[in-house]
Amino acid sequence: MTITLYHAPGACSIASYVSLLEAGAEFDVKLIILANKDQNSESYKALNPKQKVPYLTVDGKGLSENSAILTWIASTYPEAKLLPEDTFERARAISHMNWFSSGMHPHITRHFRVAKFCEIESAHEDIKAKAKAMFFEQIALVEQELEGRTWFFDHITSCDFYFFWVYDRGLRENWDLSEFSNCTAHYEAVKKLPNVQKALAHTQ
Ligand SMILES: N[C@@H](CCC(=O)N[C@@H](CS)C(=O)NCC(=O)O)C(=O)O
Repeated sequence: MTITLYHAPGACSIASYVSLLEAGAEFDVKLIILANKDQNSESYKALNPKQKVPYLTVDGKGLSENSAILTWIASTYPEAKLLPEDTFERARAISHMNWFSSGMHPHITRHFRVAKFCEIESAHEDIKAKAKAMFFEQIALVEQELEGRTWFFDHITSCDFYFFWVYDRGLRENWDLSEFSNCTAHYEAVKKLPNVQKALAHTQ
């Protein structure tokens, strides 16, 4: 099997990167540098018209969307237990990943790239404040989810690698997340993992 992950340093594709490492998969990484607009190049657009990372190719077939990629990795390398085995718990894990992808990530994007969403400059601060507030509403729910737990499930899963990125990205918006002590402890625990460090260090 020939696997290639298209990953951008700093991007949500780190969840897919760490999951492939944890799975013990043999794979190549092609770096997409977002600041250089590599995602908008003709060659990348031809591969992934969504112009986003992560993107995974497996024997020439392509897959986009973190949740789908993470589900594929977990199913292909079951011994790594990257998602719970119990079918209901597994569905809950997929629910968590979709939540991070569609219920949290977009608030970060609106805060980070406000001008893409509204041309009226005087409205930007209001939109950013609302995006932050909506993110904080969601992270407060994650805080409850992590009460009394180290990981989202009874062992580490791809949900942990994904939420690590969500929290990290919030920090990079200069949001003070210290009130969310369970989330902060979770972030610190995931950050220490050797494969997380390895993925973070791959920047060029
Ligand atoms: N729904 C997608 C979102 C992917 C996404 O937005 N990725 C960002 C990086 S975190 C990206 O590629 N941005 C490039 C751009 O928007 O130009 C997923 O969950 O995989």
